[in-house]
Amino acid sequence: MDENGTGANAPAEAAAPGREDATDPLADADVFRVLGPDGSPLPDATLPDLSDERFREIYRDLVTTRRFDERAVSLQRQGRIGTYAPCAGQEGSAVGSTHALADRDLISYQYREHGAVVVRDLLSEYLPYWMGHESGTEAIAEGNVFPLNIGIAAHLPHAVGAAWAFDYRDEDRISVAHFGDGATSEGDFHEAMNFAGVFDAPTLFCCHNNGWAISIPESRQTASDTFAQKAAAYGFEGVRVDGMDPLASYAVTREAAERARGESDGDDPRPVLIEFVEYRFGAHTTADDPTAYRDPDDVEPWRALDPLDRMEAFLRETGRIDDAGVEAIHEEADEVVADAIDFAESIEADPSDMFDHAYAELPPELRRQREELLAAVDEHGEASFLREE
Ligand SMILES: Cc1ncc(C[n+]2csc(CCOP(=O)(O)OP(=O)(O)O)c2C)c(N)n1
Ligand SMILES: [Mg+2]
Repeated sequence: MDENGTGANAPAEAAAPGREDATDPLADADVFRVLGPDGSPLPDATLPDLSDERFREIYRDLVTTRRFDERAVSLQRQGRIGTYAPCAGQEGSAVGSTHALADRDLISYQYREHGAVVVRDLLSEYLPYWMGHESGTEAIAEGNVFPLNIGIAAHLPHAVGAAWAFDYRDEDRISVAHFGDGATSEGDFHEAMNFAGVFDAPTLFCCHNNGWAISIPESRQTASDTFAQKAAAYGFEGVRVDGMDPLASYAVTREAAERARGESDGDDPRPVLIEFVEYRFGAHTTADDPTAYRDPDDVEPWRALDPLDRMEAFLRETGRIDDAGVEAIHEEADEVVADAIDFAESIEADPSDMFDHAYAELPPELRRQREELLAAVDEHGEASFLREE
């Protein structure tokens, strides 16, 4: 990281980080990396100081997140869950960064960083959210994951408020907020960044630059060279990292978390903006068709940076895993995800749920609607409200 907020040796022309390069779209960009595209550690890279077991756990969480993603898309296609936001391609940043945190640190996220929830071991608690059960959001809150946020950037002032409260109460916790490149165009992003900078709120701003905000490319999102450099305007550090490199994501988050806790040089806690440069392989959500705005061929160079393949290659090459180990992890992931689905599908829906969580005290109009709904269910039976399959 350097002081000008663009990461080490940032070339001014690094705006679109080589996204047209057919071989390695991040090769010439100023992004921090530990693993090369093929998963080999780069010659000058320092590996994170982790046990072999921990390295394998990172791989296990990547595989579980991918499996969850595949199954969730499939469940949506079968009408078994509502709209879903796929994360394939972006697992490295969510999983790697969350491994670098303490369990007590608060995570707030947008809707695509499912890997963070997997690392916190909250999959069963979380999946019900996507099936429309409010219990899904309640349960993850107990694991220090703030319920996911669909209103772009609206969670960022809250995340900073929590960070400020941790600091005020002298609690050794930081607040970690995930959001996309599109979120940086919202006022909430700038207000949150400014507040965190002025009041030393121990916040990690994790910007997932996947090149797109639905159909809007990053070139229409900002005229800045990088998203990381936006931190300079608010008086703190910004850094760019290969978000498809789980170990680089870990290392950068680890260092940023120390800075946020005020541990790195004995200074006050300082916020940090991390720009994870990555790509989403699939659609924006299950309601989207990406071929309407991008050429499927554009995805291929990014697939070559698949975080699962790179982590697996790293583990194999360094003798940390063999065929049997890989197979065992895949079997475990299948089982964990299947159990989460069984659990979520066993929950009985309660229609009054939709009224019960937005207000401490329900306003009269909503109270009337709630009573009307429950009376109708009583009169006609729940079955008459179910869709005929
Ligand atoms: C305040 C607000 N405006 C618009 C939307 C509609 N919307 C949903 S996702 C999205 C794009 C967000 O892009 P980005 O922040 O880059 O995240 P990504 O989906 O790429 O992960 C938009 C505009 C919304 N949910 N909230
Ligand atoms: Mg985006």
